[in-house]
Amino acid sequence: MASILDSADTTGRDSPTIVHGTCHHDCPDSCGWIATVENGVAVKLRGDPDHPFSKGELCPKVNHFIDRTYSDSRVTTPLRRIGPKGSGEFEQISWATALAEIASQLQSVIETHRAEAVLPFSGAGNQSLLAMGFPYRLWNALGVTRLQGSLCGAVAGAGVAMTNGTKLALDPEELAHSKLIIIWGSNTRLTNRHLWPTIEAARTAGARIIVIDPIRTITADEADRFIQPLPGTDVALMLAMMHVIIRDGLQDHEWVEAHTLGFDELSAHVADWTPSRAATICGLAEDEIVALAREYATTRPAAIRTLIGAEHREHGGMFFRTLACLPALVGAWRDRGGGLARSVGSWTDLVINHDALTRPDLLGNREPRVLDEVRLADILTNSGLRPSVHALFIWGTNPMVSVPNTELLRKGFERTDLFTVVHEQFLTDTARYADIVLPATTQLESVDVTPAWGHLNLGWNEAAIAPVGESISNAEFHRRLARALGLIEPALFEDDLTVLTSSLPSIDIDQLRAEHRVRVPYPEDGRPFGDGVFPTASGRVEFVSEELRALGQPALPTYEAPTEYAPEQLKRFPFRLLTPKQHARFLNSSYSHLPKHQRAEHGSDEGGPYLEMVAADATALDLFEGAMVKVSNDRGEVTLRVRVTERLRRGVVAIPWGWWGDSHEGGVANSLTSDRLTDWGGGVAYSDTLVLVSPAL
Ligand SMILES: Nc1nc2c(c(=O)[nH]1)N[C@H]1C(S)=C(S)[C@@H](COP(=O)(O)OP(=O)(O)OC[C@H]3O[C@@H](n4cnc5c(=O)[nH]c(N)nc54)[C@H](O)[C@@H]3O)O[C@H]1N2
Ligand SMILES: Nc1nc2c(c(=O)[nH]1)N[C@H]1C(S)=C(S)[C@@H](COP(=O)(O)OP(=O)(O)OC[C@H]3O[C@@H](n4cnc5c(=O)[nH]c(N)nc54)[C@H](O)[C@@H]3O)O[C@H]1N2
Ligand code: SF4
Ligand SMILES: [Mo]
Repeated sequence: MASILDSADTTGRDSPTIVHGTCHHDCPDSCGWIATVENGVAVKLRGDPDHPFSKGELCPKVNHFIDRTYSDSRVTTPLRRIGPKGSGEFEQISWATALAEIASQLQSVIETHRAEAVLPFSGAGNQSLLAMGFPYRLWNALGVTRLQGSLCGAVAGAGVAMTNGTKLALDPEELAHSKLIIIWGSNTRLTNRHLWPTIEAARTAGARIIVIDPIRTITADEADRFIQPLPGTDVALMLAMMHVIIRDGLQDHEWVEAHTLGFDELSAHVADWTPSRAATICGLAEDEIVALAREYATTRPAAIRTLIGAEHREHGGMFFRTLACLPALVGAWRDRGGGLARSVGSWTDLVINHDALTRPDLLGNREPRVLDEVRLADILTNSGLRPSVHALFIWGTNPMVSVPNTELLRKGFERTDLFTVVHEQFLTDTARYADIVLPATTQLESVDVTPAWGHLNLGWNEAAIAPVGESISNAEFHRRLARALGLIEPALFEDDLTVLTSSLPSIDIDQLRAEHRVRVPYPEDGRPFGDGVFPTASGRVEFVSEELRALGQPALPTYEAPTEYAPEQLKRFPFRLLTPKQHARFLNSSYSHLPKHQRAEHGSDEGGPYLEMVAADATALDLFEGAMVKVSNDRGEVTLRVRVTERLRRGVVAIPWGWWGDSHEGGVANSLTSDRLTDWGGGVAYSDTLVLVSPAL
């Protein structure tokens, strides 16, 4: 709660106030912050030293959040498009005009094509409860098309759940107790920076750190051992680890016997997964694989830390399902500091009543169609879809940068028979295609409760300043829209505190507000599966999964090369393209349009992304540092400068992701990426993309 600092008011000015909040970004760290406000203006933002996870530090993005909040490029009033879609030409209009137009368009689409011709598309631009959840009350009341799956996180959870029967996993702060930490497909020092001190402390106490990643990331730089498999080959590596562990009798016999299902089948299945077979597939040395397996099986407590990066593959579900088999095989769950640490969002979910927040009961007995979120490009361009989408509402996301297959998506956004509303803080690549843009508040301007997926603290966020310009929160936008539509259902108009109170039934809201955060329940002995009981059909960790078999997936952990890497495709497009998060000053596509952040990340005023490749590949193509290249495949073409790097392997190139298209000539990283669905979980295979690299003439 805002607490007034004691200062005698001799100037006629208000005393400064300090206001506690929680960072809203789609980042595992959900840092606690403290804003200093003078005369209604936020003048300082710093980390809350009392926050148990972030401990007073923010990050190179949010250290400049005040500049972002008051940036000249903020959208501060409703805007109506006056130029062609994508041109970015808009005129200011009043809220009353904007709402009347939107309501009339929405009603007409529903009357002409029915409610399913309306598509809400939202992201975690602000991952707080009201910001993400409240809008769905209106969409439920209207019975519009719904989306399943996600660009982020759904596959990792669904993968692990096929082995363990739950998405719940180890709290990463428990890594403090580990003696071996394998960071598998996560770039902790960049994407989860406040966890790094815990890992360093474990190392000081004797832990070894292994990083497994197709890119030598800044996290790999700090590892005791770095293993660099070819992209997408990890399951082969895991199978060979299991082979070595079982061959050498290093499994935890007692734990496996008591708490797992299908060991004999697994054992037979991995018998021919020799290290030499995996070495060829993964591009690793045989003894590297053997040493990894032995170290993992013989060190206690041993933890694996993973996050999201490796789910962006056709076989992303299988990656996480197989990864979850490893701790069971070596009995790692016995130990405090052992097991698998991933998103802890599902622990937080246990205290949130999502139905109270989003009110699916408002649907009544309607069952609107459900489409795959990650297939947005296809949804907007597929002429076979009945009804096709004619009204699109977007908030908290910038799909023209973040969704795969951007050039197809662009065709969808260009459709003149599509009415698009974007609620945003900035005129993003996406907002440029809107018919109406509405101004959104930032976290400094709105009250909310912000969950975390990298630690167990649920944070209160107090509004520190009044909304900038005419901006409003996501919840308030949806209340206003409900009113403009003439709806009368009371749930659509509930105020913020009422909604938060009913969404957090076990939490004392006043106390949360006063104390700024609350820690959600987690097993006191630090061992989530200390009793060896798992909520699968068998009550055990399932090496063999009948549930997967029923889905048409292999019941045992199985390596398959991605469809995209078919030999004839590899001939046409010989490079494997990765599009990672690489910039300390960007958060997904946020901040990447701000000149200060661009300059710092690009190293020059030129701005824009670049293509990284190793010297041997560059030389073979007669390319050199700074040369312009065309990167292309059947989906798109991007022209960029080459940066020669030592961080990749031959045949693998990378375009750091997050730059908007209007920051440079040509498309974005996602103009090239695959929008193929993952094996299960409803995610997307961004990283299975192949490209041709040729000199730009
Ligand atoms: N600075 C900064 N921090 C961020 C973000 C940001 O944009 N900027 N974004 C936030 C968001 S939304 C998320 S989801 C998290 C993501 O956090 P992470 O999951 O840690 O990050 P990613 O970069 O998505 O992927 C991690 C690593 O996975 C590797 N990887 C890709 N394919 C494979 C594979 O086949 N096998 C293996 N072993 N590794 C693979 C990539 O090379 C990358 O280094 O970060 C959050 N934090
Ligand atoms: N090639 C490639 N593509 C990727 C990834 C990758 O690694 N490579 N990563 C994927 C992942 S993990 C993720 S999570 C997605 C993220 O992609 P997006 O969900 O598109 O995230 P951002 O790009 O940060 O866009 C969030 C937008 O929300 C706006 N915003 C912030 N707060 C609010 C608010 O309170 N209200 C409203 N209305 N708007 C707000 C911000 O201004 C910003 O423009 O991208 C995915 N796309
Ligand atoms: S973006 Fe992440 S690291 Fe930065 S302040 Fe927000 S939660 Fe913390
Ligand atoms: Mo994400």
